[in-house]
Amino acid sequence: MKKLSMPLLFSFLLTTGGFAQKAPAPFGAIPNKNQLAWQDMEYYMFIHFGPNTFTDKEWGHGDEDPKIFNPKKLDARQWARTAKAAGMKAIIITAKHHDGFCLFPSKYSTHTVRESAWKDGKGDVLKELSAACKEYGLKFGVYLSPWDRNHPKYGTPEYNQIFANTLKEVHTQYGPVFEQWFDGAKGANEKDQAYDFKLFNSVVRTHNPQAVIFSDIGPDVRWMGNERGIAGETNWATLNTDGFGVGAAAPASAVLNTGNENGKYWIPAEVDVSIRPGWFYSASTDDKVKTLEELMSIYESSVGRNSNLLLNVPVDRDGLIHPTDSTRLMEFRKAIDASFKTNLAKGKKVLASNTRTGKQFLAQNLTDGKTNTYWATSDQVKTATLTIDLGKATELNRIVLQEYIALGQRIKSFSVEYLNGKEFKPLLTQTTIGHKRILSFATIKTTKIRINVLEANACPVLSEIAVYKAPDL
Ligand code: FUL
Ligand code: CA
Repeated sequence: MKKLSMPLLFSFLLTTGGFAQKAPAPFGAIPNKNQLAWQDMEYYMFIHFGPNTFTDKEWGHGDEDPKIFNPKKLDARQWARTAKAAGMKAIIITAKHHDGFCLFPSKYSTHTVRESAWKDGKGDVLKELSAACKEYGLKFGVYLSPWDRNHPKYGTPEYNQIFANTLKEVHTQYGPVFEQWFDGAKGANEKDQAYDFKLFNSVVRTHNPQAVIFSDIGPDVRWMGNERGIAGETNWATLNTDGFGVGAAAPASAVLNTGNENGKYWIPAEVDVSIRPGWFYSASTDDKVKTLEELMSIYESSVGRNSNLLLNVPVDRDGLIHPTDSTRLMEFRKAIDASFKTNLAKGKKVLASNTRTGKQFLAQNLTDGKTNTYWATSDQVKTATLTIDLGKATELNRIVLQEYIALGQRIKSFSVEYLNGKEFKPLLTQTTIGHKRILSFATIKTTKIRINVLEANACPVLSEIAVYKAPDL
């Protein structure tokens, strides 16, 4: 450490409060800058679109006539407008699904929009969508399936370089990409291909260093293990991936669903789920769009369980988001906004059983509405009690907890109690928190709530405790 001059040392002591403790040391694997920014996005749109939209298939065979792709009214601005109005932060599109069809005129394929009937082969869906995202202030992301049922070189060593070239086109021609989504799926009894993910990831890193890379096992974001929208109640953002791969080589779904406590790498979960039964549009599912209740429950089991929500809204044969889907999305946004409208704990007094010495670690930071301020205990203290005085009898049915994850995910279990007459009464006991944990329960009326940190792997560091009274749906 550099020597401090006396006046400098003096002012240093003044600003830190004299004997203030240092900030807690990071614990275990921690998020990088890209992952921290990604975690704050919370909710964004997936779009599955391609020949399958015109054949009512989920997995095209790659031998479909490209001429069938002809979305005559395609309007990417309608998609972006819808996502924006829905409260989403980005759109990720299937640039190339398993059938190999490219939604852009790739030089490395003969199965693309160029060979389609749409705009006489002059169209480019990625170009239109990336421009629309820019216009509406959304981030743009791309899905590409390594598994390719069309490309003649699939199954030969040359294919890896061809796929890398395709990736490069996508990552150099359409502006910044915030997330690269690699699908690990592959049908049984299909051609074998050992993927060179090291090569694929390096293409993304070179051209979009700010992007996060998703696959079953990351490296930046992992699959959450099911397509129903339900992350584990226990959900660690850390995962052990050494020796694992994508698809059949991935850790068991149950492991992806909960992560590994003390896992070696920071690889948080993303929840991908479709607003309809299938990933691609089909008129047969027009009456099967998920209900508002289903979507709210998914929100709580994704964003509310330390994950981001990637909600698929398939574009129809005209090239538009169907009105039933967009109407539902608006209802969904309204319900989210109404549920988390007024934080009844904001600015309320918090009493902590232990607080790390130093102004920047105060319990008051828990209710200041800012996620960049936090409360922490002394290093050796791993359990704590936080009592929030709501000031008056208050009805509530949601509590939102957030860890300050820049320092790692630390809390292993906690309970919540509320003042009932003169005694505190147990409300619930739960496990992990992470970026965000939403707790939902039948409405109670109380003046005080208490959070007990029961177990932590390092001194707890929480940034926010918020309390809400969500209206009934
Ligand atoms: C899966 C694919 O097989 C589905 O078609 C869809 O793209 C989904 C998001 O991922 O692995
Ligand atoms: Ca705070």
